[in-house]
Amino acid sequence: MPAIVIVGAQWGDEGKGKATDHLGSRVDYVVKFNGGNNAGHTVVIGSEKYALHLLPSGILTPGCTPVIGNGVVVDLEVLFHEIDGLEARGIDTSRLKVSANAHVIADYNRTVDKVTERFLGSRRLGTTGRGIGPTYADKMNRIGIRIQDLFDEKILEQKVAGALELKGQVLTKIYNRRAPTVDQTVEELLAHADRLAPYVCDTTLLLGQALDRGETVLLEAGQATLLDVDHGTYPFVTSSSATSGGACTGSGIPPTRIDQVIAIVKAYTTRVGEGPFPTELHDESGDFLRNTGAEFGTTTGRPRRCGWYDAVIARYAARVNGVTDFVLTKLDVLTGLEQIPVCVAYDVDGERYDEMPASQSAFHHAVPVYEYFPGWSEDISGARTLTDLPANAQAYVKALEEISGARMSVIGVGPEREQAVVLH
Ligand code: 2SA
Ligand code: GDP
Ligand code: MG
Repeated sequence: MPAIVIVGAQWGDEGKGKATDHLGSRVDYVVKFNGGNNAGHTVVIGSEKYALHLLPSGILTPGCTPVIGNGVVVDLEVLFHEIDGLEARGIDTSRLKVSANAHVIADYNRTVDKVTERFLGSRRLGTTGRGIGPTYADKMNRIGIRIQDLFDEKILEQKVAGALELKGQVLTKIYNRRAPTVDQTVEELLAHADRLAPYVCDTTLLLGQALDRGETVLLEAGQATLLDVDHGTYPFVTSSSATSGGACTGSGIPPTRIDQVIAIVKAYTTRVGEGPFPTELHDESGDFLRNTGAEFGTTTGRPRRCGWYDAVIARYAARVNGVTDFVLTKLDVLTGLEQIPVCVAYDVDGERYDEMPASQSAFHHAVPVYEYFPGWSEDISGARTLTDLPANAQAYVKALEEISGARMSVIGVGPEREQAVVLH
């Protein structure tokens, strides 16, 4: 069996955690390939609710091996905090594998992230403040610290000294902050090295051999298409490749081995942090979506910005990810609305755009062109087949399928594992 990729189609928090968990019982490996503890994936199993940040959602499925791929940036303190939290709740985390090539988030990069946001003032991005961007910048700048460096103290010292030559200047001369010494940073990074050692391996080899044996690998994206550093609403993006292409570079699994790309798309749209958002609502409809959908950040608790479904974005996500199937989540949140607007195109200064505008300025000026669909009032949280859904809910799903660029394979009708209508 093949490799399957799961990505977010919008600006994140579409319900990727639940979708990955749903597939978890049918796959052998779940790989996180980008991002770090900026992610927040919620999985609800019975009366238990788990918020995962750094650990792949497969950690909750016995028999499935969770893998932190080379494309991830790892905060070691958070990793072990998360492991300890799950172990205390009876979850076995011993199967975890961590790529020796993944980069490590050092404390100075958390500082740089937070101070940069403060310096940017009104031009800030609204990052999660976890040090993600500066750590990826170091990786590209070739002054990053990798997991494997923790196991060679001499090399680690050299790399930290090299990184601090630059970062120390930035912190002291530009940001007016005290830079840590080489010894302090080495000590900070080595604090977890012994505990980390048994988890570390060449995950590219591990996954390649698993695929050769016919096992199934699920590659799970953090963040989403419009937060991707190349394909998102730059500069209001995260610093990693959150689209399906990133699944290859972030795991070492080549494109020829991937035969399904599943995009998770919410029945409406949300965004956290700054940046353009054409269908955003600033009225009581936005409050309704936020409160009914519990739209608050899993990592930071920030209220999420809310708006209607945007089919232009869905079509864009279908195109840049090569989406084979959509999982439509949170349809239940729309219950009770008399009519549901769906953005089918944009109007930019009098010109109609059916596809994502190439220019960022045009996207900033995009005004949604809406079509209106009749709502439903019946509780749909117990629906398990398409015909369990009221006719208007079925028609809404059908309409989204027709304008979004790929088939809808699963419809989420509640946060719990089994609250889904499986169509394909
Ligand atoms: P960063 O910290 O450098 O990755 O921030 C850059 C932008 O990426 C956005 N971003 C996110 N957007 C939605 N959800 C995310 N994860 C958490 C969640 C967020 C939270 O699942 O709820 O708890 O607030 C996430 N991570 C990064 C971020 O808002 C910036 O716009
Ligand atoms: P992720 O970052 O994409 O994994 O998404 P988050 O976990 O940050 O946010 C999605 C939220 O929606 C979580 O609280 C989930 O439990 C919840 N959720 C997922 N699918 C559904 C659904 O179909 N209906 C409802 N009501 N909630 C859902
Ligand atoms: Mg999330």
